[in-house]
Amino acid sequence: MTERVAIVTGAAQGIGAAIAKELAADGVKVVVTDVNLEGATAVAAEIGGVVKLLDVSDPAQADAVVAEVVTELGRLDILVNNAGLVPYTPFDDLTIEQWRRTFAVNGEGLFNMTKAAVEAMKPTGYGRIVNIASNTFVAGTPNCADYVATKGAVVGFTRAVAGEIGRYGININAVAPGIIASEGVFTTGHGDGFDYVVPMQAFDRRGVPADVAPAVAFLASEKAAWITGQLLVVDGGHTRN
Ligand code: 4PL
Repeated sequence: MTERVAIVTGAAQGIGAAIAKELAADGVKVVVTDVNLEGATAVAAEIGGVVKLLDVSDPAQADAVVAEVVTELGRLDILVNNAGLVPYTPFDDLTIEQWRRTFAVNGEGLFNMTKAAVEAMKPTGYGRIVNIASNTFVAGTPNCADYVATKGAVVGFTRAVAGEIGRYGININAVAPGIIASEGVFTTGHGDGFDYVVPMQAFDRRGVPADVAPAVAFLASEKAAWITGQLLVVDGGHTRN
């Protein structure tokens, strides 16, 4: 098989960067995209990937990046929808402006990228889409109702679209990490969550981005050909259902 090509969104840091590295280690050509061009450039350099500046909330940018990838690399096999905002805001302080902003990136970004990628994958009869959800949707984690609602949207979208794109040879699945020691978590109040969550896990340590990436790579691989519309929880056993 020729070298597969993947787009990973939000890949300048954290879980996205770990996913980009994992896919590259599997022999995939990775397009590292982010609003943070400097961080994305560093990750791309490390893995021999390509870098693209991308704000997924802008449908024009989503379409343009997918079109550029197909033109420059010849194909698009894998899309990982990882980009997202992870705010920490008690409901009493949550505003409609913040709600819209979180949905613009986590919700509309998911739509924009999936829409563009499916059109690019259709003619080839092959594709793999992996969406990053969160176990907060299972746990109902407080102080981020806007975020948890978008992650519910990720799960619902994944289940709904799976049945419509299987005919094109495309699968679409979601991975739900628990709390992960990443840059995004530590820059918010979520950083204090470890003290509460780690005792509930089966494993007595903090999850790290590299704990999540292999599950994503599996769903993006040939081995996941008969799996679609699923939610795979990767949280050290924090939630079990
Ligand atoms: C359990 O996805 O899953 C905090 C912040 N705590 O973003 C998350 C838990 C956070 C989570 C998450």
